[in-house]
Amino acid sequence: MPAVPPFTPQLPEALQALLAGRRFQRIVVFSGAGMSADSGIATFRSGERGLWTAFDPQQLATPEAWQRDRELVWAWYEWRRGQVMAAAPHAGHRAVAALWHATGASIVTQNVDDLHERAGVPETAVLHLHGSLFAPRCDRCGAAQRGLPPAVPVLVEGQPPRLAPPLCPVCRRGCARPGVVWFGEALDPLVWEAARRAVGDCDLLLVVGTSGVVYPAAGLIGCVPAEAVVVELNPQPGASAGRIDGRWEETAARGLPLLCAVLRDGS
Ligand code: BV8
Repeated sequence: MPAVPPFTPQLPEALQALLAGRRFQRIVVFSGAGMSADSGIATFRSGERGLWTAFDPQQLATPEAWQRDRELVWAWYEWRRGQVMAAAPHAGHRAVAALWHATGASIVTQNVDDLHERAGVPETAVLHLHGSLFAPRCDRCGAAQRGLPPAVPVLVEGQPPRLAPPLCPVCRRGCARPGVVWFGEALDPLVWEAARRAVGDCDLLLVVGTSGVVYPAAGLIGCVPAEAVVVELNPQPGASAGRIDGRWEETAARGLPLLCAVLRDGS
């Protein structure tokens, strides 16, 4: 990723003009992997992936990969879960949480980490379109696999990391699978419907850190009402399925504290 330019502690003039004097009542924050990049979590299509650099997330995040090699896929997700557990929410996550507390904003995320929650947004208020690293379930009976201790993949020189997923204690025939939505799997209809409703009713959609290439999530941008304002915060503008009224080419950690303060206080 190109070097991030020096931080200008104020909104771009065009964005200031767009938001000036307006009080938004129904805000939706729509976040992608870039929201967690400043917490050290590799984004889905770029960033430091350590041992997994040789692997394409798009190929691993599929039911086919799971059928082909459960121990490789489970090791990848446990590595990612460990990464998230070792990470901390940044000032941008805290700004979104403060915005939620002040305005009741809806938080819709494509991310499978729990950083919005750890920054202060209640679990029940975060719509995880693509599931969560922290909700594994049995790949046979669907039972939630609670309280799994973080596991360290087995490393053998020259071999990809591997880790056997635990046997389901309920049916004792299936095993724990990641609680995420893989490519080719349907999103949870209730979560999707709630996200669609929130976006379809919003007066401001704040799109943070997404390349806008994964559907149906990316299609949400095109679901805003005609009179709503759409703002994108991203150092590199993503593809957009709909109108973007204002952009700020800034990182989530540096841009959100200022942007959320303006949305919260109109200042
Ligand atoms: C479905 C969970 C139907 C797993 C994820 C054509 C061909 C084949 C398939 C399709 C096709 N068209 C549509 C599809 C379907 C497919 C899809 O969209 N494919 C794409 C790739 C073309 N979609 C699906 O399969 C979906 N399901 O369609 O089901 C169906 C219906 C009925 C019955 C059965 C099936 C399911 C998609 C869900 C996939 N799962 N995650 C896991 O995490 O392991 S998606 C994955 O991508 C992550 O969740 C990630 O969040 C998401 C989106 O990516 P981004 O968040 O945008 O991340 P990315 O790395 O791309 O970009 C990062 C951005 O951050 C960049 O813009 C960058 O500039 C910015 N950034 C960087 N640093 C910062 C920053 N921003 C701010 N601050 C910074 N510091």
